[in-house]
Amino acid sequence: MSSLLKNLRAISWPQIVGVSLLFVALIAGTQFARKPLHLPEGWHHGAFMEIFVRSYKDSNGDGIGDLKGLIQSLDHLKELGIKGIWLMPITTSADKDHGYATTNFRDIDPDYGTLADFDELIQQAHARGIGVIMDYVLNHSAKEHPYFEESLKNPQSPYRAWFEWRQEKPQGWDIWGKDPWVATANGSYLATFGAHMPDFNMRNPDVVKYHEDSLKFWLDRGIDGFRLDAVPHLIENNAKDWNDQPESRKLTGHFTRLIKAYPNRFVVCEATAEPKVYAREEICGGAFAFGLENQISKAAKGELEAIQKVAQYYTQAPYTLASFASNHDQFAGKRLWDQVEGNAVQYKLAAATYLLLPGTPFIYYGEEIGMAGAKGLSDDPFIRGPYSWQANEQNAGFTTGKPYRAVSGNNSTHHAQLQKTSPNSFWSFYKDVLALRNSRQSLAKGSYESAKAQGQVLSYQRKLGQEHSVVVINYGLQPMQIALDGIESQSKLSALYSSTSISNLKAAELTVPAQSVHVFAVNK
Ligand SMILES: [Ca+2]
Ligand SMILES: [Ca+2]
Repeated sequence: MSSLLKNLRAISWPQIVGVSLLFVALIAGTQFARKPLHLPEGWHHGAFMEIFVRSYKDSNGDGIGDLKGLIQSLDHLKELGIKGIWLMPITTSADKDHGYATTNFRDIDPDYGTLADFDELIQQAHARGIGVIMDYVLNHSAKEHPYFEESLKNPQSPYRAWFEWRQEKPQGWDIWGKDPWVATANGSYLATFGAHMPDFNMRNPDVVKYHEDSLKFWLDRGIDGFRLDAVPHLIENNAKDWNDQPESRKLTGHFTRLIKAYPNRFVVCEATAEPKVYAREEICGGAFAFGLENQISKAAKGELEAIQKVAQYYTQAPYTLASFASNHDQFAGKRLWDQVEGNAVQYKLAAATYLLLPGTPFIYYGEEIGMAGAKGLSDDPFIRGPYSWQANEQNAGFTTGKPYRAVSGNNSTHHAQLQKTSPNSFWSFYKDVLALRNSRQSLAKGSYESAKAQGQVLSYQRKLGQEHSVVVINYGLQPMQIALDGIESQSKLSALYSSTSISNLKAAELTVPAQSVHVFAVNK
């Protein structure tokens, strides 16, 4: 009898069963860990953070933000009360910057990491109740995309029909002051967003199938949805009819249906001219509220016309729009800090304005800590600087190496480390308002009623089921007495949030302190 058998005999049956069960549990645990956890139904009614991965957090000291750095930052986002993340493009790109010049629609840019990092991100975000959507660019690729390179080199290639090639250069086109047709030795191609990003021929079923398969690639890996870039530009008809054509709306709806065939997925479209139309269920179901963003800081400065426009906006717009104060494109404005020239009171008034309205709020990374534009830069790079984690003029705590871009102009005074320890900081303000929104369904997805601007005071009410909330914001420098409509005299107002306390809570005559934000519950 070998010693091995002796040893085995020495092990009792219950021990063997116990060890086997442990082994099975370990295997099951590993498999479970790989499968993304489910998010709660309606997760996308919570606030999103728009994140430019390149500028968020660098994990390996090369000066470029990456997915591992973002994974390390998820607790930071959860602490703020974020329920969704919009990742600007993370697919392989040629631009080495914003990422909208895609070279591979089904892989992660090596600067940002690997597909394994992506899987880990989804897993870790879901474990914190946070959904992840990513930018997807349907309209164009990079000119370095292998299919475009083939179509350029060889006019006989089947990929010639994947892009908008013409033997004769079309005449009379003008898209935002530029001729979108780029002449080459082998004909001209259409490039709405610049010669480095050729438009796909979206009438070609092979191209549509290619995008369908790419979208499914990410959906099968567990992505929670997409921000679809520039959808009114999918299909052009002629020199005059190129923007927001019926064919573009129809095709966008087609992709939305594919995405939403997966459970609990979310789509938000970039459609600057007609966001209300694109927010319709049959097109995108969600779209950025362009037109509102440029009124928010004006309202915060007390401009009467802007306050009226803010009050009116959601009386004529679907609640499925996505509200924001700024984003990564300079055409939507500078960073909020620069819009209000560092006025902290106006900053909070602006934030409260869009965080409490209907629609899904999208916070641009760094806004929650009052981050200013990148030092010494202009245009888009100015608003896309490294996140200020700590006070450090060299690296902002964003990297242990040299950041690829200049840090924020107010890094020494506005950074996450300081903001998180101060009760009066922007961070604390955003956190308080988001906590309120996350705990009250009427604020997350309720109705929008009795909206009005009385002088410089905006007030509106939001209801869902039995829950009734009132939001009052005084943008003016003077206290003002207002009357709230539609609240029965026996009802009591109780303050859920007040930036400055109000002594007499009477709906019929409410004296609202200067430059203050209030959320009340109406109790019958
Ligand atoms: Ca890195
Ligand atoms: Ca196009």
